[in-house]
Amino acid sequence: MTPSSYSAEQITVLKDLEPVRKRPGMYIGSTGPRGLHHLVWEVVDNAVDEAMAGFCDKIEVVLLADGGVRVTDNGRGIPVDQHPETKEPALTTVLTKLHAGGKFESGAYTVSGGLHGVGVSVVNALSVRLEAEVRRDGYVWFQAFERGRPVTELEKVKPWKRNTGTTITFWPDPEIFTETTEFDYDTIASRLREMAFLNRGVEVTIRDERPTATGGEPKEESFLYKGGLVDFVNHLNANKEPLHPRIIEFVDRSDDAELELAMQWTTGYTESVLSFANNINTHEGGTHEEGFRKALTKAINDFARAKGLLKDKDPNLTGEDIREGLTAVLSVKVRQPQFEGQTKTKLGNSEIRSYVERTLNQKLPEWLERYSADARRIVDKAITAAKAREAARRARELTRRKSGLESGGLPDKLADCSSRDPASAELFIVEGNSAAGPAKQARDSEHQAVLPIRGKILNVEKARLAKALQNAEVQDIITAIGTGIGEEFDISKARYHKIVLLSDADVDGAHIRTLLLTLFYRHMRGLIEAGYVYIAQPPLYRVKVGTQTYYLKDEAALEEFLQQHPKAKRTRFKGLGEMNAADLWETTMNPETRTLLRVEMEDAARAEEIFSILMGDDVADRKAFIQQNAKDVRFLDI
Ligand code: 0RA
Repeated sequence: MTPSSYSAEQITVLKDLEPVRKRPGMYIGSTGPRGLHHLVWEVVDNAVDEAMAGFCDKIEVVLLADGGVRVTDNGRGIPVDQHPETKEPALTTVLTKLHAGGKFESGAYTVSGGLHGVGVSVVNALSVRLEAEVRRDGYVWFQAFERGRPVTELEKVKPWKRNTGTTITFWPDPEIFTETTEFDYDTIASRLREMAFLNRGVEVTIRDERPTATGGEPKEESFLYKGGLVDFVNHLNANKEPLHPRIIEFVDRSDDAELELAMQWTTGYTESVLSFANNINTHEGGTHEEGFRKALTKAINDFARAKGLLKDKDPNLTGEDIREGLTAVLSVKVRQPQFEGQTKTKLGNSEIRSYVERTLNQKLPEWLERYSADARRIVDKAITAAKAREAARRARELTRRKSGLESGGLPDKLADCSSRDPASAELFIVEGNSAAGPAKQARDSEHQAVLPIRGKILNVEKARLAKALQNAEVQDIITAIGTGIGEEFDISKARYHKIVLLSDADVDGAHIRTLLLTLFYRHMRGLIEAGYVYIAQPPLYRVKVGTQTYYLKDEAALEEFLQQHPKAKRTRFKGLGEMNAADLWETTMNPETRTLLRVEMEDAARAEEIFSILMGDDVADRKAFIQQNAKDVRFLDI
């Protein structure tokens, strides 16, 4: 096919955009902050598709001072010639019609799937205004739209031979995004960085031109990784100690799929395997991860036996033992990805399982032979992990016996609720004894349990499971929740379907929250996947106007309030302990009036990434980092 022509078979069903404005959630998931950011992902994905097809190596995203977003790429440009079906310029069709069959270009990998890939026309439908500029076929072209409808013809602006590309500028429609139309720099920057890691050689830039309180230069960051996934693993392991110097890297292309893998073991205990399919983070795993795990387990066991590191009588090393301390990034490109699972982040294509397994069954043993000194250290570590796992099992049995879990024994510190129906039972994990008192007083004791925990719980990042389990706070949390952990985790045994983390709104509070999230993410991930984990939002201020009491969540809210009620009497809560039972009930515990944030997998994964990146030994450093990035751990409002 010539670059800008379409043959009949490539034409897909075209539909008008009305349904998108009627039911935006169907297309972008929600009309909250997540849905809003989806607009950016959609346009960027299109640019990345051009990069994957080999036509684009620069993408720039600008957050404009007036609230719009501008995405520029140096791809081929959206075609401007006549579309065979609509008889209007293809650009107009691309932006005003839903493409039910996906892109009309075939043959290439696209990001399209269950998640993104709904088409730029959806962005157009949900924007008050969208401007498209295309550099292509010797000219700059321009067309503007409002709420999905053209408001200009496609115009030839001027001759242009220098390069090709597309610039899409859009302003999200506040009628659709009623909650907020404000984009978050850090959310966008971290996704763009990920995109740059996944597409080596593509330079991705973000610039924030929005006015800030302090004035100053616009924020700008540029991501370009020539090493691709190797750079990604280097970044993830920046503050860890590698077990072997070389990062392992494999690249394979077949007719139907592509695979890239980079990995490196560290001396730590955590497994950190990230997987992607067509640039989408497959948080829930899927066939590519299954193929990877199977091939890795086999290769290491085969090597260990061949070299006599495992004797005939020894049992095989388990996958978990082998992956202890492993940081890996696996990225596959699939022609027709099937995304499954609760959040559509699980790859379902079964042919990919065998493709990945087959490819790695060949490449892994080659690497292990070639770098056999490294390979031996990896095997040694897995053998040590196996011994530790045995010890952990014994410790777990001990915990179970000690706490008498089977007979229903619960931690002494737990003020349990009387309801035995998990679906209506809530557990508040409360930091500090001073806050636990009011929480116990305030609670609805039929449905709400309170578990006070003291100080910093153990840092589970740095400790093996066996060690973590010896920690009293951790034991109490596990016993109270009831599901067990690790291999024995059983979601159906959860004693509460809401587990609410309640900690101070300061740095220490953020630290404790991150520690708890990391414990759940690492050892009880099913709780997060099931949507059982929440974060309470205690307010920072109480203000009184006459006999009326109001609670305000932060400085900004206070400022706004004081403009209307300059005489209001205010109290700043320095910590949860300063709230009385009535304050706590009203703002954080009463289901009618409280705000809870549900922790999503993505948030937990981000928390753990931030966390593991900064796991140096310097506590002051770590504290400063968390202070700066506490807001990075973002949670979906519900
Ligand atoms: C339809 C067909 C082709 C490219 C694109 C759309 C395209 C869309 C966007 C959105 C942002 N940047 C973009 N770049 C390209 C294929 C073009 C061809 O065959 O020449």
